[in-house]
Amino acid sequence: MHQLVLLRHGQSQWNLENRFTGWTDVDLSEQGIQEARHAGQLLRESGFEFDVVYTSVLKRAIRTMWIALEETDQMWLPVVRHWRLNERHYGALQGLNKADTAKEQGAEQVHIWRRSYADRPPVLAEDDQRFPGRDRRYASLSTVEIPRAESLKDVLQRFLPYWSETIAPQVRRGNRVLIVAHGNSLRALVKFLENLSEQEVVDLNIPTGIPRVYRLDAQLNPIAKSYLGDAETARKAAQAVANQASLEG
Ligand code: DG2
Repeated sequence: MHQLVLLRHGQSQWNLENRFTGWTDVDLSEQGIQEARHAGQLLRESGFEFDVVYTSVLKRAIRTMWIALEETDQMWLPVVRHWRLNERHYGALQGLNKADTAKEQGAEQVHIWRRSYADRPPVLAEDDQRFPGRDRRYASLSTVEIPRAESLKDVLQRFLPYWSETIAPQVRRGNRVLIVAHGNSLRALVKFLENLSEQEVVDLNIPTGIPRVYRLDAQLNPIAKSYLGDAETARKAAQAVANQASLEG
């Protein structure tokens, strides 16, 4: 039996401000730091040990990983940061308030942009300041790899090769893996792991700062899965994520 733990970063400053974030490199809010600490405490109390950690190249995930490892006294672990674990690129929505956008474009349209499997948000122009091709951390990406807006399907397609070639072999070898990533990069992985349909993934919302633990069989099919800590707290936190576009901005 194999162990895999997924952790969405703690609340970011733009989660707090209810803004579409995507590849924007915003830091954790004060609450997010507390959430990361709490996630680490939950892992420590349950005795979780890891052999390797994967995260994105975005500081809200990296800092969450630092704090969680500090809390579990495992700061020495090998860590790999990779752009393929980044959040979905939210295109021209990045920076906009989710509730305001729902008022302007309609709640249904915003729900499609946020949760449909294959629909992309509006595409970013290449001369836009937010275009990732301007950022040196993405200098090694080919022109086709640099996104201007991604659907969840796009995220799954860019994440899966990294999962299959790099992370899954570690899990199969018996290494205990922690992945610290984002709402939608983790939704993509959960869809794949749990074999969710395109319709089922619409209702999947991942709360910030609550470890999701999997026990996997030899073929990496889930045998058991659960959020650490109080189940009702995790359910409410996931529901709050779902409701973000209907809150008053
Ligand atoms: C959020 C997810 O990503 O937003 O990009 O705004 O996990 O990095 O905070 P994260 C964003 P929703 O898809 O839940 O609106």
